[in-house]
Amino acid sequence: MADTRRHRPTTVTITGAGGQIGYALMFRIASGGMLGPDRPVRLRLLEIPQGVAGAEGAALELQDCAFPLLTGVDVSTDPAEGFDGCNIALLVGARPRGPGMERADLLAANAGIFGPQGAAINAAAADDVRVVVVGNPANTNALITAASAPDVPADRFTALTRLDHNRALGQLSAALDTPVGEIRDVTIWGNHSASQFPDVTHATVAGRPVHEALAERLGGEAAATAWLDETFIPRVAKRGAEIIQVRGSSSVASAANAAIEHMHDWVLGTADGWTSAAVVSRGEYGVPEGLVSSFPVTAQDGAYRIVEGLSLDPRARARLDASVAELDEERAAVRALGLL
Ligand code: NAX
Repeated sequence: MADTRRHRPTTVTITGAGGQIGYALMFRIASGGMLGPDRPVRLRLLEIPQGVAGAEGAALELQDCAFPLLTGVDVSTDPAEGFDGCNIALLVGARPRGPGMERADLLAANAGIFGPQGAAINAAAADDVRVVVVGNPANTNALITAASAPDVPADRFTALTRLDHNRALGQLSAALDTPVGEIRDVTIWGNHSASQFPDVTHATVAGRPVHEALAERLGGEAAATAWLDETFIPRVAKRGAEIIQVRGSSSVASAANAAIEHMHDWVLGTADGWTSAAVVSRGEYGVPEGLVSSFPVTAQDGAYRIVEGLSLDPRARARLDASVAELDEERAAVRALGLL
């Protein structure tokens, strides 16, 4: 049996805990699915008054699971309480785009959530706090959170693009009829939006370049390029809309799974090759400093590091630039509203 006494409990805060993704997250976290079978966790569930009943009900169910790793559950509507001593923050609760809502309205409404949460993290979280923003628009919400927490190092703020990364792996696995575990070094660049760039330039399948394997399967180089441009990239980038159309509801379990993998790797390290995460740019690949953009990353010793020095051909460069331009516009819009 794993010795859980070796570790002090990790305090994990989930915002939007009364919602769908929150519900899909907490049972896996409490059973050791995020940090492993030897790490006890304490959950802090943060909600707004309209959503608090869902979080309270989930807390009762957590008690009924009698998870040996779960040392406590608190439900709160006060960010200062919700982030008290927080080591890991999963910021899921966000304001969805309502009918007729312009992008500036959406950004402003979310700044009203992520600004105060960043300030509460700054004031109340533990020194080693790590934050992943799931709630959309995730990259710019992470930017606002980081800006509101000036005492916390910028590299502790990330946004989730692991779901996009996993979607890309799933599509390649199906197209190449190969297990996901054989595929390495796929990258999601840019924004978690339809402008994102899922890139297989450096990806391999069972040690061979993905492009070569696709060309063999699809009947030539041109067919492989056409499949990537016309099927793969748009399908990955618009997969969220496809799920809504088929399921009648947005991605939930796959989003929770991706957030768990994002945090697992951040704390415990990536294995072979790289993964994708949106992190604060320091100018890598020409992405303006300070933007929260998706990059190829590895994790070691509790830190995500951008994989540098990869070549980008002109077509890839143009796709990355287009997505980064969207991030830049979002930042400019938030600044214009006086919220940054
Ligand atoms: P739900 O509407 O089921 O749940 C959201 C919950 O957040 C609600 O219970 C609400 O009361 C709560 N909330 C709102 N404002 C809050 C605040 N200030 N503090 C605490 N809680 C607050 O949505 P759900 O399906 O769980 O999705 C949550 C977010 O994830 C959405 O913004 C969604 O767009 C985003 N997604 C992001 C993905 C990603 O890959 N980055 C993929 C999945 C998902 O679309």
